[in-house]
Amino acid sequence: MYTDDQLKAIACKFEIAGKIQQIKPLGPGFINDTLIVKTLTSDGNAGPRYILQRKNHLVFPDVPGMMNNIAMVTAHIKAKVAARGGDPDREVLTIVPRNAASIAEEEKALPHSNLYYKDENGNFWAMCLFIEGSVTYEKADSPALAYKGGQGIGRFQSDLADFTQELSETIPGFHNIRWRFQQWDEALKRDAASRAASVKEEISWIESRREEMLDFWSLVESGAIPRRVTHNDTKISNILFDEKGEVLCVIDLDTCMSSTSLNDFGDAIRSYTNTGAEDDRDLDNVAMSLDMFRAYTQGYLSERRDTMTETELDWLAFSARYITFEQVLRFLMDYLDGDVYYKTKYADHNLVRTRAQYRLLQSMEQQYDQMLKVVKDFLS
Ligand code: GN1
Ligand code: MG
Repeated sequence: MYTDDQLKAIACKFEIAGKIQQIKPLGPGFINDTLIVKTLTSDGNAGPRYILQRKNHLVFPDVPGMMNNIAMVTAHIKAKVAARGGDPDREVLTIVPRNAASIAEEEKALPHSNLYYKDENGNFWAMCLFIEGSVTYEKADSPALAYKGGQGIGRFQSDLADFTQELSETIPGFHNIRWRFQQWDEALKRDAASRAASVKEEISWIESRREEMLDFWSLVESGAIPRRVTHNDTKISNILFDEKGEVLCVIDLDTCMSSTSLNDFGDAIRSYTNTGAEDDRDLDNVAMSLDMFRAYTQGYLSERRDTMTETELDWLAFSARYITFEQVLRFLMDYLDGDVYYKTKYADHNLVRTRAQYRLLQSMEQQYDQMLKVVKDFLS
């Protein structure tokens, strides 16, 4: 835990305007610690607000490389937003660099040292501007919002379609199910928290779908499904909307790297269409809403239909099953490991998440024919 004074000292390592008034926690992130920094101008009025994040370097082994990815991607999108007459300060994240005077001589030699601060505990910090007047959701409350969310991710991907710089892979094998199964096999063998015997049924959910998931991923490996620059964590809480429900910008760019567009689509469907919560204890609350699926799909394809290949479109609906399956696997794997990856609020939180996401997966499987039809109808 950091004291207020320590947090203030960390915030001052970045180029902020005004005097820091208050720093407090923000949002429900599972990986990083997120804080909001309030400032006052010299005449005592409210100054700009900032997001200060402790980036989890156990999850992201190369924070400097990751921050450089984010800097490159946001600069690219800023140019696009400006070219279409939008507001580059609100329609894309703005990275706040280090206050130049605070960069020590020995830091200067390190790559991208203007983009992050490493404190004496070895923790990494980064900052961006808080976008005023933005709204976030944990749940899509209407198909209209889902449509806008789909459009927003479609536009984000289109803006990055001509991004050609090399991005570092911030979490190797992030949505690669072949790699996830390798980790899974090791976690099962280790059984670090001695929990495997108590979750035999849950383990069988994973094993029974191994082949179909690997078959999908081999299409990415063979190039039949192309790799593109994607976000990779498109749940609804990672989108800022304005007060009218229009997408302002996509946040949480830590996992922005080369993957398939389908993963962004699938991960969004996992979150927008769920009638319950990601960690619902009452499984009767959980199902995939076909109306939300239709709305998100239509919004997304309104931006992307002409730039996706036929194979991508054929597998679009399946990607929701793929990512939801992967999430079941990741939550259960963390439960087996003794809850070392995701932040948890109570003892069996990861198991509750596993079961709730599995119920969602089953609901997708049951409605798969209708999902395929939604895509087909839109395209015809
Ligand atoms: C994590 O960081 P956050 O809370 O936006 C996770 C995602 C999961 C999600 C589950 C880097 O996202 O992959 O889908 O939790 N991010 C990382 O809600 O693992
Ligand atoms: Mg997030």
